[in-house]
Amino acid sequence: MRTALQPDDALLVVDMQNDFLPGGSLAVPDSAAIIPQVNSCIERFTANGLPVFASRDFHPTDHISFVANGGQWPPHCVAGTWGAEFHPDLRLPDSVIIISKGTDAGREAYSALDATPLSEVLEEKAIERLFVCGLATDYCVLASAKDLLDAGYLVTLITDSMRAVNVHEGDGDRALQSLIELGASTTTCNEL
Ligand code: VGL
Ligand code: ZN
Repeated sequence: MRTALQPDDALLVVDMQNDFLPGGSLAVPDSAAIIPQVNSCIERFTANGLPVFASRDFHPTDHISFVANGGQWPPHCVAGTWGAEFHPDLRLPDSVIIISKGTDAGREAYSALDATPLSEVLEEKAIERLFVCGLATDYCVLASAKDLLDAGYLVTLITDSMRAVNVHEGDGDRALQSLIELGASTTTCNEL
């Protein structure tokens, strides 16, 4: 069964950046496997004239999440570097709306709604349901989907089009479970 898309739907592609893919400084396991799926999701939304949002982690060199500054991550997605660029195989439409986050040195910001214009744009465009895919299930996908649910949006997770860091085994599955408990729906790329 295909999911019927509505005029108030949009796609949020989370952090499909070089540093989170193979060869990057914080490569998410098996992340390259989702590129074709994410591209097919993007095509489906674009073909229906629906908005595609792409978030990106966009840190200053001295970001608080980096180990050298007391955080838990290696330096990654530093604004202006290769690692912060979207993966070259990702096919974003010209109309993509890019949301940069984590731009403040002193503040971790996993969510695409944290100190960004995303909610404003969603409101402007009268979006009611967000389909979410990308990286990483247990960090930025989790935080973004949670904030969207908190803000009253319907959220559908495209479960085969995301991957988790899994610092602790099962983090990705637990993230999905907690989002489902908070009211998120799930689908897959092929059902779209
Ligand atoms: C992310 C770890 C650090 C993510 C961002 O995009 O999920 N993970 N910064
Ligand atoms: Zn980050």
